[in-house]
Amino acid sequence: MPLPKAELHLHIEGTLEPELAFALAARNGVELPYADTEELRKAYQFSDLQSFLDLYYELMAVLRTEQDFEELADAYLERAAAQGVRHAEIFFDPQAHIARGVGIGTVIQGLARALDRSEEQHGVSTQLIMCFLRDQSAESAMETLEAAKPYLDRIVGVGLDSAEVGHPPVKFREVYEAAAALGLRRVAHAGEEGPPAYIWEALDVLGVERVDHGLRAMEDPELVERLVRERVPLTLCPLSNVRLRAVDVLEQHPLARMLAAGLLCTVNSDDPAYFGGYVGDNFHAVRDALGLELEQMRTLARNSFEAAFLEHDEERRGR
Ligand code: ES4
Ligand code: ZN
Repeated sequence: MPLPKAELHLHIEGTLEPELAFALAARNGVELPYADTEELRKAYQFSDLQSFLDLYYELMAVLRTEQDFEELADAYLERAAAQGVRHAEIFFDPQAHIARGVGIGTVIQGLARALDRSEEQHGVSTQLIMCFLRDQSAESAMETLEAAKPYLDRIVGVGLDSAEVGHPPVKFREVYEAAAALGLRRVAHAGEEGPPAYIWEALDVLGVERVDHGLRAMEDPELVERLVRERVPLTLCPLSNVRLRAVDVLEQHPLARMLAAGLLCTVNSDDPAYFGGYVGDNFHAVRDALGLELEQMRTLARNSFEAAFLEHDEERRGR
């Protein structure tokens, strides 16, 4: 039996497996520049975050209807449940769809169809976190927040993703202020490729409660001290870090050192269709590569519920 866990860093568009991509392409009459799933999988060789994002945005062209988003989310929830996930906080990237003429209502309502039956069907409770693309303008992010207003009851919070370097959190100060005023929780990717200064900024300027990745925090002892003191959760994604060359090999991943430093670390899958595994696969991979003990694995699972946006009674039930 896999350890019960919550998944807190998961891009739903990053769960698009090659088989589903081709099935949706055929159904929607979208032409993909790959002959078959095998050729597509060969393209999953990344040199950095941007080289991945190029493919990630390209493949999204196959997602067009509510049914597409429903099938995408349903396939993820089924795989996640099989790996012990009891609660999932799911990122989506509305701007990437709006840009292709797919409305935010199609995305949210399509995902909601799968999410609404997830507890019953898969035993997984869910939340949605709407992400802004940081390589697009702050105005575009504000327009997206505005467009989401009819669906706010479906969204627990906002996040910040896409190309990090050159797009510091401060660019989105006003958008995050507006999101907070609407009662939305706040997270942001920071310190994946960007410097520790971006983590400070995400905390101090955007008021985030949780840092996505936070991998580079270990370069700044004062920052580590603060994250430990305030028990700010970090949503680490070890297989992602290897595939996107943020760390050379899994054996050199800082997770074990971060746990030893007292950081509230969680392990997540990020874009599992692209990075070689779902969250249970990430748990196994770090256990084997870093020699983690069962007690540390239990800590990671317990941390995931502590870091989740769950009420306390729900949190207890998950453990
Ligand atoms: C992402 Cl790994 C990663 N980093 C930043 N933005 C993303 N969007 C999807 N996956
Ligand atoms: Zn991510």
